[in-house]
Amino acid sequence: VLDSAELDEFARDGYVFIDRVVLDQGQLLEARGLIDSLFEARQGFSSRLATTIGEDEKVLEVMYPMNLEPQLRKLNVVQHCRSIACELLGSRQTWCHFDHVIYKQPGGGPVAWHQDLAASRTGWFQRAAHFWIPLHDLAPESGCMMFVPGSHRGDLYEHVHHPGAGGVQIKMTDKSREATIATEEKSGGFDYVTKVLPLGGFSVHTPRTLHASAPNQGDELRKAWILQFGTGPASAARELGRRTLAISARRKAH
Ligand SMILES: O=C(O)CCC(=O)C(=O)O
Repeated sequence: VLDSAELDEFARDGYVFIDRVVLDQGQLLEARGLIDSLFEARQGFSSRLATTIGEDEKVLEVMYPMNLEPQLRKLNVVQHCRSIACELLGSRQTWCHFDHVIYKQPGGGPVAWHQDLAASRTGWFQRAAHFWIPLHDLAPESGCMMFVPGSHRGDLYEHVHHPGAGGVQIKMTDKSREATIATEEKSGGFDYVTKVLPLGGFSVHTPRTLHASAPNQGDELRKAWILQFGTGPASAARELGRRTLAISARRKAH
């Protein structure tokens, strides 16, 4: 699916932006409809499943949408991402151990610089590909993703929970950076790359890649679905366990 330059970019930089239409747009619109319904129902979910990034009431997150709405798992787009993950990770099989959706309302702040691996208490999911999939054509000012090339080869920074700073603040030895990251300032002093993506495009990064997203300065709701695929037994167990839970939840509901 991806060409060799794109695969090389992922290995070299720790992320790649695919700004052409690769994923089925019709399926993504179907996914968007299902996910919109989850956002409408979110008041009824526990605070573990429906939350905000930091205390920003305009950056809304729903965890495990594929469990809450099993129709999502049946979409070919999930299998498509799985095969792209196999290509990127050089593995015959990959497993979707986590997915979430982030809707950023107009006026929603940045998601602060972070490495996804820091959110894992176990550190199990080291070899993975994290897809960030917009559910509409993005506008440049709508809150696009930002990546620091090569950061996946560096340290895992200490991340501190910081509600006022887009969810987390990372501690670095360079104190001046620590100060800027906590502000709303976009770059935080990093040399980063950003791109505006169409519906059907995506970005994909590793668990160690330093990334953030810009504030939504546009006037439309920015919608993204994020799927993480890993290679190891922990990823397999997580995906299979989640499927079983979803099936038993459905059985109970009938
Ligand atoms: O959707 C966003 O604005 C940020 C997503 C992100 O940083 C993540 O999923 O780790």
